[in-house]
Amino acid sequence: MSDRNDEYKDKATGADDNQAIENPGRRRFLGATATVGALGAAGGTGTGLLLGSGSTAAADDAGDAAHVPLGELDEYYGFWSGGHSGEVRVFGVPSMRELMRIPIFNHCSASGWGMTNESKRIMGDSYRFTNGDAHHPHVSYTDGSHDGRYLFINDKSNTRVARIRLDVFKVDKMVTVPNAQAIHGLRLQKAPRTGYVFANAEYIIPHPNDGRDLDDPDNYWTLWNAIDGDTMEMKWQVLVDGNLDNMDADYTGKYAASTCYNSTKAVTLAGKMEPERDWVVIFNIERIEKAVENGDYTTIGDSDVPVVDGRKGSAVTRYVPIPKNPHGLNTSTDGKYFIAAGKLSPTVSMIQIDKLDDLFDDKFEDEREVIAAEPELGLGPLHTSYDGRGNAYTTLFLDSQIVKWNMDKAVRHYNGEDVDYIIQKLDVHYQPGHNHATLSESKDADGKWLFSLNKFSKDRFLPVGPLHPENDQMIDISGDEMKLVHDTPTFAEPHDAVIVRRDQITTKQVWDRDDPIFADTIAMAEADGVDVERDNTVIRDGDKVRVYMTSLAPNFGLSEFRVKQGDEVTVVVTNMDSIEDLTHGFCVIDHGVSMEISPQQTSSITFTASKAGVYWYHCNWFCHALHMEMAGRMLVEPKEA
Ligand code: CUK
Ligand code: CUA
Repeated sequence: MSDRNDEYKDKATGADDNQAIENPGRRRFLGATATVGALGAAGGTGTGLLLGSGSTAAADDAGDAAHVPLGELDEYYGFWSGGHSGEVRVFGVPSMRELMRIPIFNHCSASGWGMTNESKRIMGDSYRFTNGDAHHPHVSYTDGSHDGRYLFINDKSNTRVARIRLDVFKVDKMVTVPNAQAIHGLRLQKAPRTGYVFANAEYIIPHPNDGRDLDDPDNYWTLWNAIDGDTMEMKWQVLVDGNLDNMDADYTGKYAASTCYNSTKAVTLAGKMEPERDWVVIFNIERIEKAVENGDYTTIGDSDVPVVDGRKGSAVTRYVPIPKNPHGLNTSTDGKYFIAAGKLSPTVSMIQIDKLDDLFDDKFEDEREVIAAEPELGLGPLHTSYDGRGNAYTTLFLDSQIVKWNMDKAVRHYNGEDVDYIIQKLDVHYQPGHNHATLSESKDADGKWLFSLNKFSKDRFLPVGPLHPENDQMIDISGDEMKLVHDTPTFAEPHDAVIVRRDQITTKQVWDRDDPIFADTIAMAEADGVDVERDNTVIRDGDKVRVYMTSLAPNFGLSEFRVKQGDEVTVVVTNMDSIEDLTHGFCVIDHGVSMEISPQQTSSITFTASKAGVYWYHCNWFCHALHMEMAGRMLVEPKEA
């Protein structure tokens, strides 16, 4: 495609031999299969190997830097999305010790998430779904820095957005976005604070989607959504053309931008690949707010959320054409650019944010005048991260590489200067999607560690059958050269991560008794005249039975309780232990009932006592030398004949 890539090929003489030793034929094979349908579009660009390919020998010192001695704590919290496992995983960075799993859209056998009454209240009706697809975790901001209040994340599979409280690492709010299908890209307002949670609906559908226009895709649209991060209620929606993919917001609070593929509204794969250019849609947040304020909106179906028309030609959006089926969009941490990855084009498009005022004031003949540069990086660019020193790191899915490049030089090259903006290409194993550097979604990007979240691990780990783990590779980016230092196998399927300094998060080690997560359960007890911290009692209310008990290692407050066959039983357990790390569990054998009760927490769960007989309940969270003995009997009297 260009001289530039031929140049790389020349420099990379011998690289193929190295790779043959490392993984015979592997990269070429992957390239061939993953390129289906894309090579034509990419026009046969070379793989562009440069220095540093597979630089394992150089990795040793960096490996030392990644070592966190026993008993010492990591410098960063890393929040990894769990893809279609529906959860979030918390890693210590750089040790890559897995610290915690936070169930969100999935159900959790250990914590009872999706089974307890507290989690069902938070999940609303959608607790019936046991699956989710969590792609984009993001930590709330104040003035462009992470403030450690919340982590927000999307659910692509059931069109939800959830909020995790970072004082307790539990979900406290969840909302299903109306009139939309598949929440994918999700980012937060960075300034002055979060503020808005912006969420892309990916798929185009009729509005309302009630059976009309089934065969008329011309009447399908999608929506860009804003949720209030404080209340987790819908604020407004914006009707747009095409499929929204990934997005980001700027550092002023004024603009957000989303990649948008399928600009022709095709419903087939071939159709979606047809246009040479799709769009980045720029959203003018002030203008959208004004439109809502002025009543310049509609509503859809029985939803009362304001829907502002942001289709092509509207005042609230601009559609900047860029090549081709673009995917990732990441704001540079200096606040200057929205950088959109071309996916089926070997380029990324740099949109200059300080030109957007003029774009909205129609000062340009051509929307593309906001493009500051369109550097060619390699095959299959998907996502970009930053080191805070002017360099960007873009994943190349098809080339299985990370390319480090300089933003300023890319702009100068675009303006005709003869300067090389590519700094290094590093092989990763294999097929990277997102990448993510420490603090790289905030103005505090510190350029220490970069993770490449690779979709394929192939031959890097002990084989475990046909389903392979993914491979999240850690790269030292603190020096001039990227150095690969660690492989972390992960289960389905981290798409994205966010890494913040440990001092940016403050957790509680013991629950506050007045925590809102279980306030409704306490209110129910009060209505029953029960003090959950003291009373161990059974309240009968028709064929509903409420069992209140405390737990104090190694005892439950009740060593037995009696119900009738067919009763709907609600068990409320309050953990009166107040020592850090003294969690109890409650499990009823053969009833599908299990939950976590951490120190000073109240948890409750409801089930039907459908069979007469003796059923043991027990503590299933190891708490004491007599943990095995921490048990009691549910006595179920047979139904009277
Ligand atoms: S998307 Cu998965 S690799 Cu959902 Cu952020 Cu790009
Ligand atoms: Cu209580 Cu184990």
